[in-house]
Amino acid sequence: MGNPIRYLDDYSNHQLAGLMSTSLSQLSPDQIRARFSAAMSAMYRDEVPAYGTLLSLVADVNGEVLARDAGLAADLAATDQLQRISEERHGAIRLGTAAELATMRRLFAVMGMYPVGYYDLSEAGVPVHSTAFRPVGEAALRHNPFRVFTSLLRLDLIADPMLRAKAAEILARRTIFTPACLGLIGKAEAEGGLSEPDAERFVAEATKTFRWHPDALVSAELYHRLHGAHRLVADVVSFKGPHINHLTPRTLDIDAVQQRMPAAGITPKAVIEGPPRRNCPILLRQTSFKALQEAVTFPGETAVSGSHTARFGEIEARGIALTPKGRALYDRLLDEVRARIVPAADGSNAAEYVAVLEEVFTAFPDSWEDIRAEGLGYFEWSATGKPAIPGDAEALLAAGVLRCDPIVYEDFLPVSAAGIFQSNLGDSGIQEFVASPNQQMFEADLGAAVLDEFAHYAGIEAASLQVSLKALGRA
Ligand code: OOG
Ligand code: NI
Repeated sequence: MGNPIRYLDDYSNHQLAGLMSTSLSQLSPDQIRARFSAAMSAMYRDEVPAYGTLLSLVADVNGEVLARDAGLAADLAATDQLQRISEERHGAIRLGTAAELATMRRLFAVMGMYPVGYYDLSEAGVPVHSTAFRPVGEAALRHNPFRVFTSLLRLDLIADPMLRAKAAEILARRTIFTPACLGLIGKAEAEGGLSEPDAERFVAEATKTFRWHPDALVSAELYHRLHGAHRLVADVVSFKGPHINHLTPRTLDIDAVQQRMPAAGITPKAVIEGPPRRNCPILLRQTSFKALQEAVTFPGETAVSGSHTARFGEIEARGIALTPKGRALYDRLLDEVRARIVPAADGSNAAEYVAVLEEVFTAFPDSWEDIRAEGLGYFEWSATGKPAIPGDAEALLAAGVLRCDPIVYEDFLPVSAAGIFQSNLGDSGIQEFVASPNQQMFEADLGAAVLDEFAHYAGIEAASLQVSLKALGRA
């Protein structure tokens, strides 16, 4: 039975903005998202069995970390995050047209997922720009944090005008949503939600958009031309829909999972993307296993069989969300690393890369006190239950009346995302594009503005301080 109470997430202050009762039979967006996340995971496990292996590896390692590190287990429990970890994952899709992106926004909104952040990947040699659809409120994230990194192909970056026109024509003809799915999106919008049976149908219909189609839309000849322009162009244009290309569980020890992958029969990419291993994890660390070769049939007078590699598995470890100042320091240090050494796709300089990464990142403070004192990260304030003393927030913190916990980074990193894209292309797949961020164009195609991630985290921090002080009778 559905929960009759529907939790609304407030964009800016992560507070429970209000309780709105809906008709008894309606499911909340959070509940629909949780079902969708489970359905996608089941589908992907069927399609890509190595993903199932990865899930059990991650579950084992997370269990071991929690058993070993009572402090971490207690912190996660205190901030109500323990439960979400085992269910947590993100996925990624690549779309071909503005219309697909705009409808995708409406589809995700049914599940309480909103576009956060703008990522320009042209800068890193990938002809797409992206956002992440995700729940934004604390209650929603706790219920189920499923996110989908969503990219839109930039045909404008394809040099050959004939090929560009051909690709646009093919994309304009395909329909990636089932009629039933479109009907249910409309119904949810009109009625402010979906009944339990409708939600069940919606999840089944929406999931179909993301499944794998082994029968290509284009001839083998055209596939190879598209592939020649960029492998991602072929991946988007040649198929009937935006197959989910990876699903990523969250791990509490990414180094341990990376190390154990080979024994489980999975070959990881050469290096973990993002910051090095630290006492105080920052932002996001990610690694993946190589894309599979999958059998494809290309239509024609006589059908041709071939293969396509696109779908892979990934794991991630999340740390504190950084302020613009912290992020600038992170970006500067990463640039410094990359100016000295670029990780080779074949892993030949992996050890050297990790050594340089660790050395350069010693410049980033590695205690929560220093990170907070220097204004590098966002923290959530809460009252501990100890009786208040006179003094300001800092005094209350020092006396243990208030506590500060790092706010988890819920978003993505463009350089890491490009590294994940590239690891599946190989070094030979790397191509240069003129960097051309175009957030305005992206938002026009999306039909909405994306949420600014920094403003969002700053809002969470400010609201938590205000609520905590109020609980102590302070203004
Ligand atoms: C998306 C890659 C980005 C991540 O975790 O950074 C991503 C893609 O390959 O389509 O998922
Ligand atoms: Ni990913």
